[in-house]
Amino acid sequence: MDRVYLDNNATTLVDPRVVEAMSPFYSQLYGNVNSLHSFGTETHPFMRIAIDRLYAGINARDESDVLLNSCATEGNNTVLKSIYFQDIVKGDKDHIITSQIEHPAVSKTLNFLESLGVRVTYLPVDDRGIITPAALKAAIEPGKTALISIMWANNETGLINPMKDLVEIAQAAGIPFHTDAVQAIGKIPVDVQDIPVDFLTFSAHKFHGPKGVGGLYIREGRTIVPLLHGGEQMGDLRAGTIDTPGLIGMGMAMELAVSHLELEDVQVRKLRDKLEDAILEIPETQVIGDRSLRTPNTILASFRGVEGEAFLWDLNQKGIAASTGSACASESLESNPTFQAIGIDNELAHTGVRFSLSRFTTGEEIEYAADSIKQIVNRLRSISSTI
Ligand code: 7TS
Repeated sequence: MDRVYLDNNATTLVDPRVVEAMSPFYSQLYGNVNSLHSFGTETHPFMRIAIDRLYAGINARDESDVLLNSCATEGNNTVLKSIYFQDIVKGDKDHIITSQIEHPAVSKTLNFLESLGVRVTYLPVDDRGIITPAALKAAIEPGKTALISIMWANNETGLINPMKDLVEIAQAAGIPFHTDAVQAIGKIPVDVQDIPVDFLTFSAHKFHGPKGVGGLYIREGRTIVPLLHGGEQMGDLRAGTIDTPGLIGMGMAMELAVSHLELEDVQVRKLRDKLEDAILEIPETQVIGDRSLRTPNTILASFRGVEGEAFLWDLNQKGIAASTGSACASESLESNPTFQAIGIDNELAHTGVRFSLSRFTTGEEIEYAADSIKQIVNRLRSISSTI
């Protein structure tokens, strides 16, 4: 067995079909899309196809915008800071509702806005690890709440929030709703007509597209203040030369992701469940959150007595890539509010390891990983019992 990549919530392999689609846009069709000469204009039909693929992937209407940008972090920053400039600095509102389980791209941006005087409510998860509609309803301050920002699916646990019910509450209260859907795209259906969010963030590298390119969906009737001022690209909403190969790649990746949703739901889920069953055969081991409430590719497991980082080290020695939670969060899983809400003690929380699969994961790889995990846990437990 060569190496086994089980860290797909951090980033993914770029699908070879995506690489192939992007390649001509580096070497032949490299004009600036805003140039008037043929080098620029010849890219337009290809850009149109890519943009149409993005719209189709989330079922966005033509009247809405999909703003091309550099990553989900930029998309999240754009929405949150935009609401600050539009509705808080200039209006009477001063309150934003979010959850305790957001990625730092949301939570740290909100911490920054708090330093400017914004009041933020961080909703806790319930004992299943998800945000409840009742908690959201109770947090709304009519006339004061400017935005609700709640992630679609969590990157560490894979737990999926009840988006339809949450958005319904926001709509009834007339408050715009933003969701960080980075971990939902390509794993579960995301349809902005069925679940009418106002803003939605995604990032190509999480669904087998290139790094450094993302998108922000903006429902018709909603506007944003640009984060980047400068050129007139993106209808003046996001300055900077458009990354043509990135856009072409993201469009292709989106189309492929959506066409593989059933495979994700059946094949990836089957492999995930197989790995999870093997992990749960190990005594004193726990997996966070009910399977039926999680994205089909994610397992966050805790192994009593096995320190997470030591475990990762041993996994890496065997060529297996996993992670202790998010690669972008410096804090350990012990501070993850989901552990506390679900009732997992600190010692177990200290031992959390995330395994995240993709459509490129094979049955052979899962068998190898399952065997290796058992061996490593036994080894590390036997060392700690002799100390
Ligand atoms: N939002 C969520 C929910 C994420 O999982 C991530 C990356 C981001 C935003 C940031 O995306 P970017 O495109 O700006 O890089 N999450 C992780 C993770 O779970 N492990 O490594 C990166």
